[in-house]
Amino acid sequence: MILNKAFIEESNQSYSAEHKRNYEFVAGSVSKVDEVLKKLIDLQVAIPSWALGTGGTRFGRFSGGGEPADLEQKIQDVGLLHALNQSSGAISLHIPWDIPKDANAIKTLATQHGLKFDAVNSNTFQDQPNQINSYKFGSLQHTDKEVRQQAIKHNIEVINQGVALGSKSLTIWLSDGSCFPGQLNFRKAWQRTYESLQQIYAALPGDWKIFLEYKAYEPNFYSTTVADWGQSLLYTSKLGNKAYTLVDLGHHLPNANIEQIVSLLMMENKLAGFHFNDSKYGDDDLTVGSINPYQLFLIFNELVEGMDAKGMNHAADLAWMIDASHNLKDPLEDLMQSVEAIMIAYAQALIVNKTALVEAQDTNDAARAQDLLQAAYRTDVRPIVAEARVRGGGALQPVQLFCSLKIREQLITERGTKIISTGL
Ligand code: LRH
Ligand code: MN
Repeated sequence: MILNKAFIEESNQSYSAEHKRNYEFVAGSVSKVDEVLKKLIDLQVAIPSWALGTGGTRFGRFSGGGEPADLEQKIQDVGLLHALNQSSGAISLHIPWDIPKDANAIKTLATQHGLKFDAVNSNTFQDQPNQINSYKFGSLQHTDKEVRQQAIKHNIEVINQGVALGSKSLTIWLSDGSCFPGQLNFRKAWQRTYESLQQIYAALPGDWKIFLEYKAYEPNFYSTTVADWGQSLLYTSKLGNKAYTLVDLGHHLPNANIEQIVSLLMMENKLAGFHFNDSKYGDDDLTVGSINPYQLFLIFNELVEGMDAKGMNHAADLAWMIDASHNLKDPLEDLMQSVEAIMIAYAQALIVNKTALVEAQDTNDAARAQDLLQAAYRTDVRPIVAEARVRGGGALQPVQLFCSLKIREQLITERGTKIISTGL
């Protein structure tokens, strides 16, 4: 479905007076607001191809209908999101859930929707039909060389599919680990995983990167072979300068200080980027900013500080990706809310009075430092984020427009209610 731009203009017209009032009020209190707007317009968040249908758990899945049946329809849905918010200009594929049958045709279709291909994801956490060796006891860590070789071969195939699409990075998340004490020799498992990663690293094209995603637990519930940032950094430091550590916000043990982890990974030039989502307990994959928006702000505060300290290009030098699962909300509404939350946290971090904060830190004035951070966090930057969207050609109120145009209903009419989208 191609969204007619006239609908966006008409909708923006209906909100313009209220927006103008709100924008001028907040813009008046923000120094260099045009620089903030430019940075917001430039930042593009990659949408996961595996999260365009209804997600579920082992207890159940309640599909909302109108789900994309294939990669073409998934690109159309991401194209729709991007037309509405002008901040979703990339898609991250998961292989084999979304194998492009004709890479050139898929690339052309994506370009028509203004989309690029961000990192491609391998999958050695599920057994595919007619797969020779099972990943039940892991993949790159497996005690059986045949299984490891099969997993290495799969990752190299995923790189080749990514090359055909113009992607420049491979995300590897390994479910490898153990469920019981004594089941696994941690040292040998680490060594086998490292040697396997070395073979995948050696197959990387010159301008490609590997993103090694860590996760504390699930589906293994005693040990995970890439369980935390330290373990991932150990692998990526030994592998070489094309290997980076990917931070999925939901992959930490309770109360982990994720903003500190982000700051240190950036300091070491080893931060790949993110799988943004939110969670209260485990890897809940909830809407970004829906549970702990202050943590998201603190993460962006460290990102802006760290990237500026290194003269990094905010939009280009890190991978900004969402990884969520929509069990209750409409997948497209959920994704638009997540992109909005990311833009809000980024805008709040951009308006922090950094000179005063550095002075407060240098003088150990903790109260002043908190005031400065929370002054930015408590600033309602939504009109600035909306202004950036409009200047980029998007909708002032994308979710409202999606609902008022009854787009889900139209998708259900087109696609029916029986299709189950590939993914989680
Ligand atoms: C693992 C994970 C990983 C993906 C999968 C879809 O929990 O975050 O990034 O491969 O979700
Ligand atoms: Mn993830």
